[in-house]
Amino acid sequence: MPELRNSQYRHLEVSRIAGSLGAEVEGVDLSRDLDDEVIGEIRQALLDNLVIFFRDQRLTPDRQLAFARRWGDIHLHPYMAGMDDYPEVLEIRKTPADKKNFGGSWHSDQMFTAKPAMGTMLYAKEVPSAGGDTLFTNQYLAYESLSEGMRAMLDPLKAVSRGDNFSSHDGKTRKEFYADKISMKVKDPGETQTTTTHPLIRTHPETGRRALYIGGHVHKLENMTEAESRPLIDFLMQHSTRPEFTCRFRWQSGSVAFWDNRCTQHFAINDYPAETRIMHRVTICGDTPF
Ligand SMILES: O=C(O)CCC(=O)C(=O)O
Ligand SMILES: [Fe+2]
Repeated sequence: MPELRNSQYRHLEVSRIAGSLGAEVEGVDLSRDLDDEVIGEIRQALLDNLVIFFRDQRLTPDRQLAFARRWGDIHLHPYMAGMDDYPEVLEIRKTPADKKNFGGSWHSDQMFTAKPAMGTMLYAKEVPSAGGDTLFTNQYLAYESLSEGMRAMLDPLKAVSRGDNFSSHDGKTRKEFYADKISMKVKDPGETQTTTTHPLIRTHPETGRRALYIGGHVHKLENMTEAESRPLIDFLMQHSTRPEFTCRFRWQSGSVAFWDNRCTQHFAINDYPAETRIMHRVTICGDTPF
C-alpha cells in the first residue's frame, strides 16, 4: 500500500487502523459544503486506505446525500426499499425481533448488477453497547499474494453473480431469507439486471491496480458447472478474507464509513441479539468492471 504521510494532507489527519487497510480521518465536518481541495484529499485517503472512517458526524439524510453526490450519482438497491421520505437512503435496521442482519456475509456491494456500486457510505444512527462491528478486507492484497501460477490461471476467468438466491442466503430468495421479522423492506427489482458476469480479476479504474473481484454473490464461474466452480470459489473466498488482509471497525453513533467496493469486501457482524442497530446507507454508482 503506498504510504501517504500526514504531512501530505493540508486539511485532514489520517490514522491507519490496521496493517492492510482502513484509516480514521479527522479534521472534516461532512455536513458542510466541502471545497474541491478537501474532497480531493478525502479521495486520496480513500484510494490509499480502501475504507475510511469519520467520527462524531451529524448528518441528516439531505446532508449525507449532498456529500455522496460529490462522488457521483446515487445508486439504488434493486431489492431493498429506501426510506419513505428519502428513497435514495437505505435504512439498515436490526432490532431484537430480527434474527438476520443485512450484509452478514463477505461481499462487495451489488456485484450482481451490470454496474456495481463504486462506493458505499454508512452513517451510524444507533449502535449496540458492544458488537455490530463491520469487517473489511483488501482485495488487492488478496490478488497480489497468490502464486504466479494461480494468478495466470485466474486472469482470464469471469464470475457469475446473482442478486437473489445466493449461497450465503442458504439458497433462499431474499424474500424468504428476510421473512423472519427482519425490519427491512424487500422490493421487486423490476427491470434491473440481477444476474451478471464480471471479470474475476478487475483493474481499479483510478489506481490501475489489479484486485480479486469476488464475494458472496458469486454463484459460479463462467463456462464451468457449479460443482466445478465451487472448490475454486471457496478457496478464493477463504484466501481473500484471511485475518491479515482485514480490518475491523467499531462503530459509535455518529461514525461514518466510506468504502471502495472495487477493491474490498465487507462483513457486518451479527453479535448483538438483544440490541438495536440503525444505519443510514447511501451507495454511489460505479462503472462496468474491467
Ligand atoms: O451494516 C453494516 O455494517 C454493513 C452492511 C452492508 O453490507 C452494506 O451496507 O452494504
Ligand atoms: Fe454490503
